[in-house]
Amino acid sequence: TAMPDAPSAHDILKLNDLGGYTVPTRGLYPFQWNWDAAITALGWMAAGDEARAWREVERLLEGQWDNGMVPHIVFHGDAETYFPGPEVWGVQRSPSTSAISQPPVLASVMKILFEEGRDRTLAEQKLAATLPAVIDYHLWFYRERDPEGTGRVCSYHPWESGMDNSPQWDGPLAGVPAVDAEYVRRDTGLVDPSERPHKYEYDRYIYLVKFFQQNDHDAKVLYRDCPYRVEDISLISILHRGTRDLVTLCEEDAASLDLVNAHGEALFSLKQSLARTEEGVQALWSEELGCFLSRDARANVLLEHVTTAGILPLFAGLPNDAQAKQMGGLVADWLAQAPYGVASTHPESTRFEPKRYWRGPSWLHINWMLAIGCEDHGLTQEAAQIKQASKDCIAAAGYWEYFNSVTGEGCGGRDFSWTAAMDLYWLN
Ligand code: 9WN
Repeated sequence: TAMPDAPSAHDILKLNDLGGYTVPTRGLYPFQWNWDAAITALGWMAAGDEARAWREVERLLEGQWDNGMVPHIVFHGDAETYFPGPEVWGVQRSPSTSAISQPPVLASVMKILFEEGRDRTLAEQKLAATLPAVIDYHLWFYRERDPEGTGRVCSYHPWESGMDNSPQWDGPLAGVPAVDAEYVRRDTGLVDPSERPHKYEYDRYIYLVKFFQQNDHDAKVLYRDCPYRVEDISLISILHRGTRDLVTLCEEDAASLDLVNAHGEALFSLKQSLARTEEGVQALWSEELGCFLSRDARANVLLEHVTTAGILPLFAGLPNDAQAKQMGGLVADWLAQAPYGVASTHPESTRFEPKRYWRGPSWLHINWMLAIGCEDHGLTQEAAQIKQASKDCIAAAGYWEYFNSVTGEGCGGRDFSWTAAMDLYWLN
């Protein structure tokens, strides 16, 4: 499905492979990113290299902190082309990492690697070796990011959502001061600045990075004092699906590995967290907009923007029947207005910008999760439409980071790992 003479999807993974870990794209993102790595592992498996798929997972887990957090970036090697690099984050460990996480789609991916892997010996061995770390990762999320047990974990940085400049974060980011230091961005020298966040946002992104460091990454202090604390509906949903998948893996799929015996207490705690979220997420439903919303936990307000984050609860089985039905209608209308969707911000929003990053473009890994979510809720036609729109993006432009949701034009970085991986695993 690629353009003539362009590298194949498998070529792109090989091109971006720096030795057991895959960079999202060379230059713009020269390290290993958390949710990119998970999605890319699916591509390695689909390309027939199951060992390499598990290696991607293992290398990501090399960045895991003692408290269980799996960071959003693992700085395995040096690179000069990304800002902020390890020296700005200032995390003293090896390999060095960022100090925030990202939506933990990893557990759901591992379930797929385990269930669909053909080499059973490899799958069992790798799952047994990596699952305890991922259980700790999920326990960390609930313990440190939802200390009051609301069922709604919070995030401390727009980067933690993976949807950096989503209109959802405009309000909460306004409460963050601008960093009081000079810095040089690299991204706008590598791709068209009209496809990237503004300086206004970067000034606040970097302020937060410094803030974490100044407070020694202390969980209690951050929960109390971080000027940005948001209940991110996308993060909540992806975590919830991942936790469900972890429980299923332990109790059913890999029952012979006896993980239940070894991790009984942890699994009990994770199931309690699932129950809390099933209830707690209802506080984020908007009957008027027909989707879920994120919430500014400091200002105590719902963030009333219709974005793909607000329909990701479908991926987690969180909506009830009536809500799912309403969301299905919304998705149909959404796709009708931006054919290369699902547009990350609803096209009717006043903040919709079809090629600016998370303010309107279409991202294939999000589309994949949404298609699964629609399918799970009986929205089969919407699921098929999302899949077709995703194929159309690649047919129109090739393997770009993301796509203009109105024209299908490729945007951001080229030869991009997660887009190639989604083609290999999902669209082929
Ligand atoms: C910050 C790597 C990452 C993705 C994110 C995407 C973008 C980074 C950046 O690139 O974020 O983490 O510097 O713009 O928003 O989703 O994981 O592909």
